[in-house]
Amino acid sequence: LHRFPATDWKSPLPTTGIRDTFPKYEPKDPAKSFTQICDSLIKECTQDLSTSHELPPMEKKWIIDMLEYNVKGGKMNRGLMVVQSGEVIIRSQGREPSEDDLKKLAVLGWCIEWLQAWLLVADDFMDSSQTRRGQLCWYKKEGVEEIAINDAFLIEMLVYRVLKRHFWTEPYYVDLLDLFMETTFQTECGQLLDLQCKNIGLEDFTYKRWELIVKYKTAFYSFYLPVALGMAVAGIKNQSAYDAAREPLLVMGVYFQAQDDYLDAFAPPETLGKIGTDIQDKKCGWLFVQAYHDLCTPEQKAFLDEHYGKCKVQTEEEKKIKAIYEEIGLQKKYEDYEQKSFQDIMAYQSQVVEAGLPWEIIEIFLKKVYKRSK
Ligand code: DMA
Ligand code: MG
Ligand code: MG
Ligand code: MG
Repeated sequence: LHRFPATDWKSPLPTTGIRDTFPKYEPKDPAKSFTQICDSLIKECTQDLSTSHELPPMEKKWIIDMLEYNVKGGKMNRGLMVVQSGEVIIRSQGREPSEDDLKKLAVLGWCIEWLQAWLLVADDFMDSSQTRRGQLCWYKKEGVEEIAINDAFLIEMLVYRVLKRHFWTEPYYVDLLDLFMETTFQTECGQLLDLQCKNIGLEDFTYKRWELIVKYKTAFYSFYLPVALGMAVAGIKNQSAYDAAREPLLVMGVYFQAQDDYLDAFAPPETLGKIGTDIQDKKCGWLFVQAYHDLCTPEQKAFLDEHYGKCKVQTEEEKKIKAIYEEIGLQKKYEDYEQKSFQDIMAYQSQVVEAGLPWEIIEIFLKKVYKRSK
């Protein structure tokens, strides 16, 4: 076993029984048992901080409260997908996942949920959002503000501490690190593409640019990462299997972000848990690229030129832009797009099966996201 001589000094890494005290993962009640594992992880990764990192009670409490506020309350689609795809792949290999396999998958599921949590803390600050998951955005809370930046970095590193504690003895530990780091970099490139839209002209908000943005900012971490983690735990090592899974998952991720963009304008904030900001933020969103390049009259286009990215959230101008989106028939175009991308994904079935993977891993995901309302 490779230990880590440069860092392994205050609390040496455990070799056995790491998850023995964790609650059993019950596939019959995934949401509940998955949530319980998050509580165990929060406890585990904060309990030693007073000794290992000399954190006084106030700072230790800050981290616990900050995690409670930011990692919970989501749909947990990504996290649960790690467990479900891992289960399905292990069964397709002719064995039953052990209790510890399920716990390991759930821990990795939470690693994605925590990755997403810090990305969202930063995203809400950069997008000047007000609410998230039905509560005030973290950076908006009194006493938090600029500390949210360090909190985002803290959650990021807590993910790596969880990975180290739970997987350092596994033959695929380095693969997990590599996968998390690569995926983070892809997402950050996507966020850069998304954020740079404030510095370019509306005529450059093309469908192609939209697709590039969302492939990177959303599809890799939300769709490929959960399945790739399930595959890693199941012991899959051949690159061709990862390649075969990645393609339809990225298509699904792109479709998922089209939904996110659509819901940003048209879903009631009470259902969505957040108030849309894409119009005020001058985002290269799915609705805008369709409208501006294909469907608007010259007058409508002139209105967009004058107000898109300049009006404040929930103002008359913003409402008018949404009215334009409706007038030009974007609802219908969105439904057609939904239909088409569903078919595009189904067309990958033989490729996935030929790579030795159960098609179910794609299907479970598709059922969760297709025609979602939040
Ligand atoms: C979110 O894009 C992407 C990442 C990497 C968090 P977004 O700003 O459209 O997300 P949301 O609508 O949830 O703020
Ligand atoms: Mg945002
Ligand atoms: Mg954003
Ligand atoms: Mg959005």
